[in-house]
This record gives sequence, structure tokens and C-alpha cells, in this order.
Amino acid sequence: MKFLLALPFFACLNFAAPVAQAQTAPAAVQAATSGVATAQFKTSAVCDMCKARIEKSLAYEKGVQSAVLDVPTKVLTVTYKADKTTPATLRTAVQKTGYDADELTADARAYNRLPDCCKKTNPVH
Ligand SMILES: [Cu+2]
Repeated sequence: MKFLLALPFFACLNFAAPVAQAQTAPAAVQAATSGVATAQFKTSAVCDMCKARIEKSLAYEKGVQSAVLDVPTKVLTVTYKADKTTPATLRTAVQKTGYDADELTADARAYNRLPDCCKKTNPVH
């Protein structure tokens, strides 16, 4: 998934980018029940570009079925297959995207590459 991290570094102009559609497609085939768990993490996301970036990054993580970030609360909700990944792995994926995950601080290099409007010093906007 590392190559994906290079993609979202454009300015925050394309809010309407239909990223959310792409991420839901692969999970649709999955049988609904066995071994599916949900985890929630508080992130440092501040805008819709952060939302798109995090959701896209998590969607490509192994075992992830869906990832939805609520921008006002900064809470990321991930549905995943418990035999394929763990909450710790998912938090690491958030860090590597440039965002804090609960008590874990964002990966510095990824954070530095975020556009200015996505820095966590900004208020939610
Ligand atoms: Cu942002």
C-alpha cells in the first residue's frame, strides 16, 4: 500500500473526488458474518481530504472490509476480518498515512507530506 501514500498530496481542491466508491466494492462479495469485527480510533483528521486519504489507505489494508471517518468527531470506524488483521495493525496503518491513532502519534515523514490544510494544528474544517 505504500505507493498509495504518494497519491493524495494535491492541494485540498478536489473535495468531490469519488474515493469512497472504490473502497466499498471489494468487500461486497464477502459473506456477512464470520469473524468480522469493528474497531474505532480517534484520529487527527481535520477535513474531507483527510477523510478520503485515510479511508483509501485503510481500504487497501489486508483484512479491512470498510473504513469510515467521521470528520467532526475525527473518529475512524473500521470493519475488518479478525483472522486477517488486528486493531494494532490498523492503528499503524493510520499512523503511516500521517495521522494520529488514539494515543499513537502520526508517522513524521507521512505527516510532513500532508498539505498544509491537513495539518493537525488546524481546526476541523
Ligand atoms: Cu485534510
